[in-house]
Amino acid sequence: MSKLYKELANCIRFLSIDAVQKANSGHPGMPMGMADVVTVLFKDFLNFNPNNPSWINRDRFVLSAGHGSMLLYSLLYLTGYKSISLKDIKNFRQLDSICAGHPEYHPNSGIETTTGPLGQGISNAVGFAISEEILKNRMGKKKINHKTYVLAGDGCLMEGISHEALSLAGHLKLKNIILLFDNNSISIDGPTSLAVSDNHEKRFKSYGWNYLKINGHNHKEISKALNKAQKSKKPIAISCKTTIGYGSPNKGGKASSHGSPLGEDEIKLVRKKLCWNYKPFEIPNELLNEWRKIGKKAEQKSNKKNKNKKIFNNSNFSSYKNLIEKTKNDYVKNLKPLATRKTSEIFLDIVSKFPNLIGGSADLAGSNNTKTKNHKIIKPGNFSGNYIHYGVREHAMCGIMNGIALHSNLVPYGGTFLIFSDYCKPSIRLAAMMKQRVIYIFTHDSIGLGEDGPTHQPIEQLTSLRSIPNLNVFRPSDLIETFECWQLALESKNTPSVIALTRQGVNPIRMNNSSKNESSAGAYEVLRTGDNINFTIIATGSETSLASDVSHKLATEGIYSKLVSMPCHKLFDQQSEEYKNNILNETSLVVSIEASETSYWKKYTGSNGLNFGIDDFGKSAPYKEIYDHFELNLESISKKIKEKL
Ligand SMILES: Cc1ncc(C[n+]2csc(CCOP(=O)(O)OP(=O)(O)O)c2C)c(N)n1
Repeated sequence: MSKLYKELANCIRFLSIDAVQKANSGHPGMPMGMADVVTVLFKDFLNFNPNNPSWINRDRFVLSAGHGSMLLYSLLYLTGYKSISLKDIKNFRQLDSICAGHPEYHPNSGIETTTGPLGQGISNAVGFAISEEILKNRMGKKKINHKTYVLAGDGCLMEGISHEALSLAGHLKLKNIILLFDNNSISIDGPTSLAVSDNHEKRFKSYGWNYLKINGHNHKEISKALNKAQKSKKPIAISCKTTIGYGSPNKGGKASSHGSPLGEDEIKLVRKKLCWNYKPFEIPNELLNEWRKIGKKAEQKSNKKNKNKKIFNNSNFSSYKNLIEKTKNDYVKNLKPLATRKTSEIFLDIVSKFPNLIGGSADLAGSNNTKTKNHKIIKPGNFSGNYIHYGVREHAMCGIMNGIALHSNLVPYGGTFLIFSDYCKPSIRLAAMMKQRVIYIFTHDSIGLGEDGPTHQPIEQLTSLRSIPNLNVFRPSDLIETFECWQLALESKNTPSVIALTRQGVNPIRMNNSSKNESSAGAYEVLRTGDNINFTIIATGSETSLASDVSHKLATEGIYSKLVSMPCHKLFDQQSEEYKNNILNETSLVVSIEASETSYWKKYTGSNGLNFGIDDFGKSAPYKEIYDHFELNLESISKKIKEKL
């Protein structure tokens, strides 16, 4: 390794060691081990622009091994990003510092995505690479033509999501993705041989990847491999044999350097061993200048390559609004029961030609109704389409959708059964944290799916999703509400949305179409059976028509009520106190009906209210029988309300 490269890499090493030591927590081992590889990458290969971090044609660098966050912060500071100062690095892991424990996505900062849950970054990178191919196909190589680099460790590669994402990347022949494998054979518990004996080379090759093996501390080998990777016709992994905690005499190569400060005494020894005669956080001017030159050189390259910043037209959905309104108007003239997964398909039929929308499903296209006749499939090596068959890979699908949303202004939506949202949860949570517009179409949203039984019938899933901050969970009741919820999801630029939909047909609730989007308030009054009412009934999705039947039946017996449809709790919670009060506090008895876990509803009904739902696993049977089994029917609910009044 030439002296300059070594010294540049040592800047990353010592910033990382010093920051972790000052914070008294963090992960020094990985940045020390991978410093040589990323130095060559940033110096000689990566196209980026510290002065315009959002430059659309930049190469993306994703730190999937997010615990090594100091590696990324050091690189951004050293190359001259304004997002990270030396002061920020000194505040590593402190309240409100951009240098958080794990990298947290900030627009226009150089931190491309939030990582830390291992493996997520790999799936994000696959999403970046897919977006790049789609845009390149649409706009031409002169405007978009970049690589996505992802740094992943042993841990990332052990996680299930990596298997799903790498397999899909190989299948799609994503030749624009380069994975840098920090092959140090150490994780937290010790040597990786404790838990894994995969043949990485065979694994990658079986997915359709190229695979190179290098010494990750040898500048020439790193450079040669990265050169080869530029021309790869397949996705490519470079296995970099490295020493975790490189430079630490007592902790190098050992798990003890993975996730705790090295300690003052050991740091002294590292300084001595690597001939680093500078104080903590001190980067000598000549080395800082070298790093800044790297940033400047990259910036000039980026300016030459592309002066036009607005190359991707950020169109909106308004051009589809007329057609949406017309379809709703036609529907109310000819009302009939429809499954809401079907009404969602009718909506998608209208908007599927919208150029930004990229659809998909985890092998349930026909069940989720996510693929319309207008969709064109994205195929291996051919990215002219707008629909991705993700295969049975729910977790990767959601991680990839995060990458697609982060990359530019494509809007991804993907489907599976609501029950399998549990397979998606870690990525959904990150979409919410990163404020990304990702749309999840989760169908078969209750016991109403029938015979597939309790393994497929969601019970606690809605509650669990509703408890994620900044995630809108919609459960529309009929065609009009489905359209409204879809529109809200598309317009929510900073919030991901779940749209929970039925398998079974449901009766219409809204008999008229008004131009007002009623669902935007989260909950609203759909009907009332008298001026002076005895109780309030709140319902969502398929249970709204059951609630309507209850309301009408009891009215014939002189018991009056209002029906509130609540397609989105989160939006309702954001309304004014007055609005919420009018909805919830008109009567002392408030009743909820939802074929799902009931505890969540108590916050709206109070402990004195009635909650009709299911607090056990479902049943395998025709769906009407299951509703009867759980006493979710007209007679039973009406009787219990009367008893309560
Ligand atoms: C999904 C997930 N599980 C567990 C962890 C906790 N964790 C952080 S780092 C790590 C070990 C990672 O090993 P490796 O990728 O080899 O990193 P290195 O030891 O080389 O730094 C674990 C288990 C995590 N961050 N994410």
